[in-house]
Amino acid sequence: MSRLVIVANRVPDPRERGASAGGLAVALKDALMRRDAMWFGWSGATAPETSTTPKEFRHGRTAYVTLDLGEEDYARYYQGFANGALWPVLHYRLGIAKFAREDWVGYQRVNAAFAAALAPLLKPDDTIWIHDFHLFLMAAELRKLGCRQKIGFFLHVPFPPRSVFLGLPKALDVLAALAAHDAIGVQTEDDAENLRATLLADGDAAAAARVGAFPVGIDAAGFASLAARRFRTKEVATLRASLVDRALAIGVDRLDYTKGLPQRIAGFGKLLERFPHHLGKVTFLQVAPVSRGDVATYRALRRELDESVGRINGQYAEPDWAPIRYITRAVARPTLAGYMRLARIGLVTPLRDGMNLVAKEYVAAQDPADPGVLILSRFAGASNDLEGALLVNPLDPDDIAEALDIALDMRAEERLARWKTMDAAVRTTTAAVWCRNFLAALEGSVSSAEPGQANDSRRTARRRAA
Ligand code: ADQ
Repeated sequence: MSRLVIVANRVPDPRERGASAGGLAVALKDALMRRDAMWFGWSGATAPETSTTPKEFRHGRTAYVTLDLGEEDYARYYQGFANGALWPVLHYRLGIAKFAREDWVGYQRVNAAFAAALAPLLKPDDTIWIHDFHLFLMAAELRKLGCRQKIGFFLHVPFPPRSVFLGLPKALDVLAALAAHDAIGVQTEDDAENLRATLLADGDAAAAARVGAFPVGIDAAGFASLAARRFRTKEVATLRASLVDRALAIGVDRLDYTKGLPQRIAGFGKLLERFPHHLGKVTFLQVAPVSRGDVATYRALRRELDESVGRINGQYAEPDWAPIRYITRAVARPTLAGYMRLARIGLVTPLRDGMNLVAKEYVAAQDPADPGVLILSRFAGASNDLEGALLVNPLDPDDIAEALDIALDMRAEERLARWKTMDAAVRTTTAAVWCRNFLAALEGSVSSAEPGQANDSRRTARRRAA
């Protein structure tokens, strides 16, 4: 079997466990155990200049190969174009996107630098799999350097309708670069339709035919047994004792404006206002560790949440009960798994989300004899797979409050029936299945690496823009 080269903005440290173990590393575990592999990307460290010679570290059958980012590149590529422009636009939030031409130049520079550092390390029959919006241009850069290997791309976040995407300055350049891939994966059929339509109208029609939906999953059996084990630990017993027989609703997110946290807190406040029979009978635990805390939009979000949690607690708390517990420190995933099993309600209400693995983890964590209820945003990719959830519009606090009221009063038979359909789905579309399906599409594809192809499609896009 050929070597698998994973390229992602961040390279995990396989020696770290606990809170940081998660996301892509868990999803790719299966593939990385079966074959020789290299994981290439940013180390997470900054240096005065972006390094040109990578550092290498081997663990099992995988070589972890990393570059440090220069201070200027970190600001322009990572904070600027990737997080300041692409992240909001891809989540349909054109109005809060920040664009500067210097950021775009930095984004191009880092994608080219990554390609230049990776190209000499490649073997002719490697399979290359590039992940996410940080590295839209990298395959085109590899092609310029003469790389003819199969290259796949997976977008973990949504792809918006064409009219939204074209609001991104340099959108056509990003689209043109997609033509350098042999397979392009997105999370849902909606994302696939949006991307295909955009490529057909403004990019490379042949690339549109290489787009497919590959919903990402979790290691459901692994997470279920982790939750069952952790449920019996002292930390879960302590949380349970502190609830004094009250129902627990749980939210677990990175502190990010796409996750719908202000609306969720407001929805919980509406529950207490409109359905007062739940007063004193339910506690909402929100875990949301600060991410990207150095960016102004995130600082403003944190202030807003601090205020609204304080207001609701001030209004409704009793000396022996506060409605909301809010933690902005990281909590280790195994502990969260135990907490999720304890929770009667999983509250997952992103305004827009590629998939949302927390929703799937909440389902997997439940006790099959007494499962809880998932309240899920219609705009999370996961809502396509999880039909047994109570679906809500995350922008509408009243809708969230009504779903909470229904969930709190739901009888055991209905909870079980809903959970069973979701558990079956989570155990079918696992991380391993996602990985296998994408790699089968990529490795079975006809190569797009004809000389000059990426450049030709770039010219086509320019002509159309003119
Ligand atoms: P994220 O936006 O990070 O990922 P998500 O899918 O919710 O979102 O979470 C990924 C992982 O991080 C999960 O395993 C989860 O348990 C963990 N996590 C989240 N919040 C945590 C917290 N407070 N403490 C500890 N761990 C936490 C992007 C896309 C998603 C897509 C994933 C995978 O934005 O839409 O589902 O990639 O493709």
